[in-house]
Amino acid sequence: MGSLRPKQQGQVGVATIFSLLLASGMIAWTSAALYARSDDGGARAADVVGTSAEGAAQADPSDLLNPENAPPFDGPKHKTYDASMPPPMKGTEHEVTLEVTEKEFEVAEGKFMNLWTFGDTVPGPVIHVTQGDLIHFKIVNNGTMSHSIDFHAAEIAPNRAYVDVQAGDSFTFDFVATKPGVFMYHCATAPVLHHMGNGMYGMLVVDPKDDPLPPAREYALVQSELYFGGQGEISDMNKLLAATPDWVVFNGAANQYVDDPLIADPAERVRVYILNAGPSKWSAFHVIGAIFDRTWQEGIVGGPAQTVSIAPSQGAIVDFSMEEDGMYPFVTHAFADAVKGAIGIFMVGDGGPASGHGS
Ligand SMILES: [Cu+2]
Repeated sequence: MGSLRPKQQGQVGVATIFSLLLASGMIAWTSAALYARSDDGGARAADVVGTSAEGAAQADPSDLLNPENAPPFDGPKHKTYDASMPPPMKGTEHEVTLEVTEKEFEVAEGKFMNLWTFGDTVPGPVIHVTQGDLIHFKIVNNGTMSHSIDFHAAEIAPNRAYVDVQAGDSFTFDFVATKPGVFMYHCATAPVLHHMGNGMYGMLVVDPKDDPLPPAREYALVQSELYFGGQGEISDMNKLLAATPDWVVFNGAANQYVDDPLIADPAERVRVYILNAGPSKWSAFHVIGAIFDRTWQEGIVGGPAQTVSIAPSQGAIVDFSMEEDGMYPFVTHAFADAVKGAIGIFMVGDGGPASGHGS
């Protein structure tokens, strides 16, 4: 379900969707605004937070922190993150292992960041279980510095379980997923802002044991921010502290679901599990052309609703349908963030009529 199709007729590009939004008066976008240069004055990350060099970017000239000035970089080309929601794991006991890695990702066209991962992807893999399940968890640190993990779905002593694991070591603990919801997991090693801001987060969904949701085409989206620290470098701590991201993204890369839309059939029930991994921006998740029939936000069931407000670390589930063939953009309706890459598209049916706006 929900596998990503190759490009086909009827698909629109980033420029097109920006054009559509511009034409509708929703945004006033220029490349200068998209890649607005941040204020690079002030102390470097290590000075501000007292970290060792392991947590801070190299001392690049400040203009290299502007993505527009990034020199060419020979890194691995972006692969679309599969947004299909995996089914819940079978059985009631699960061995879950997450390997920590550190590697380059193309986060926007031609722009590379050295991110730290759970499971070799950013965000980390979606873990989908059922209320009451027992999870035997193992973290394997194949990075070059200490890392750790904090599961919001667990009720557990942090100073026992969420401990730093040295590079080359592993650590295990068990927990029971006692309560249903869309939960965050993230690295909790200091400075947490930098570890979360450099890719170390993911979604853990706990289905309710009783009263399951009706069948739907299900997707998982993690919104997060990226703070460019120079081509091929880790994120910039000054930008993280100022909450001035260069990109705001769904599932780790700017605009990837504009290039590879998520698919649905007309009038089909679609369900999106959304996590706002932040680390610092709120999400206002909205699908243009649709109304959410049912929303779940941190235990509160509601709807009909046009937008769900999701604080950093929070999750939501939205059910809706898109009634006719067409291209339905999804965004954070905090539009200063949407134009930084938090835009994707649902392609419904054959995508509907060719748009007059540049397709
Ligand atoms: Cu970490």
